[in-house]
Amino acid sequence: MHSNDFIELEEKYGAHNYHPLPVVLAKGEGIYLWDVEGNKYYDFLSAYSAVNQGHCHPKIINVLIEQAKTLTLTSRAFYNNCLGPYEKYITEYFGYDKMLPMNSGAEADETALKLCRKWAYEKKGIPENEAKIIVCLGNFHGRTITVISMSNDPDSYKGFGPFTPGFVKIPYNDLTELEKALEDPTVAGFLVEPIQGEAGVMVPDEGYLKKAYEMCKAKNVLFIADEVQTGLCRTGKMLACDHEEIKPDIVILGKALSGGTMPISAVLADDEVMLVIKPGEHGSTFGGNPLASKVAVASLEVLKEENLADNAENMGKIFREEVGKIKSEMIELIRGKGLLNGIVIKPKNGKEAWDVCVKMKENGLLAKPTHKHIIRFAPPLVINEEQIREAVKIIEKSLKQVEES
Ligand code: IF1
Repeated sequence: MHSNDFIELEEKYGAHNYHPLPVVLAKGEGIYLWDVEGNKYYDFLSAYSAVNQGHCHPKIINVLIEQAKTLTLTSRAFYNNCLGPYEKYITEYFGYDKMLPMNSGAEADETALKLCRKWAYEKKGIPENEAKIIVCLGNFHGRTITVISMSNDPDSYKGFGPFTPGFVKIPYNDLTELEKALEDPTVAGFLVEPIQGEAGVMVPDEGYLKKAYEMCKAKNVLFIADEVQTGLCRTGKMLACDHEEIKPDIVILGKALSGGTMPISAVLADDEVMLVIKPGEHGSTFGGNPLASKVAVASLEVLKEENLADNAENMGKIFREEVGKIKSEMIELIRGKGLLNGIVIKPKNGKEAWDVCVKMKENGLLAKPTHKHIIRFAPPLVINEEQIREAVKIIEKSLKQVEES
């Protein structure tokens, strides 16, 4: 079977909720992917930052295989011998009292919202059902109905109402608006992405997160960081919040927590917040399963053992520097932190970011547009300098070819 046959199968038998680039992948290793015809590609998406450690990382895969042969799922009706050690490891790793395990990022976001609301009623004294949570325009936190209730992107929410109430939407990177919104005494939390991914890698002003955190503290409002995409070394620090040395009241992790092997997410908080949820009030069949617990520990170990935060920081600098040297009218600007970068594409002769991505694919590099004019560049964090430079050459060549076509 060839690429087209697989594409046809998805077209015929799969829901049409995606519009993928026309490439059918069959194998991955480190920063590389291969399609069914055997063509090799640089992966500059990393499954939306889920494979920070690189595809099929040998250590993570070995742990996965060994545990898969031993015990995979018990449900939380019983204890298992992997979850406790994982909880100890991850809470010490990030410096929180407790962790609550879930699977997808969206579920972890929902978990954080539930924690925040319950904390509001039990600890802050907000009257039942009146708690509000401040969110930012341009946010992306997943696809569930409550999560899309926070969105202002019609692609995400339109046609899926009615929505969950209780959210106040303010502009991102705007402290004045945050200050105003915090005046409301029924505000319980502020949920924010340290860098907005889906919005097009929007990096806020330096100091924004720190000031926002301090403002929340002053009003006894929980500062909740969605680090699903920005966390786990992607931006050059273990957490993106580390750039401003703040410790959020709640941290949400996902994606690379499994090195891209399975859905593993987690919510971290101290006892004052985490213990408001009592037995029977929240959970998940798969959350905290033995397989996930072992895989998460291995995935976190790899991040430290291979110094992936520093590598992301250094390689990201080189990447932005080298892209900055490309002479192309189609590059409007490049922005980002660590290895989470976006290039804003200026359309030329009717050619857009999509066309650039198709051309890069033909030249051996995979990336995906977000919001029509922005291309996200986020390779696995194990990439080295030589590979970065070669990738930038592919980007340069592809832009030239699109411009001239
Ligand atoms: C898709 C974007 C990335 C996230 C943050 C929670 C979640 C995500 C900050 C939910 C998920 C994904 C999902 C993916 C596209 C994607 C994405 F383009 F939409 F913005 F990564 F850049 N918080 N992000 O970014 O996690 O439930 O998916 O595990 O296809 O929807 P999930």
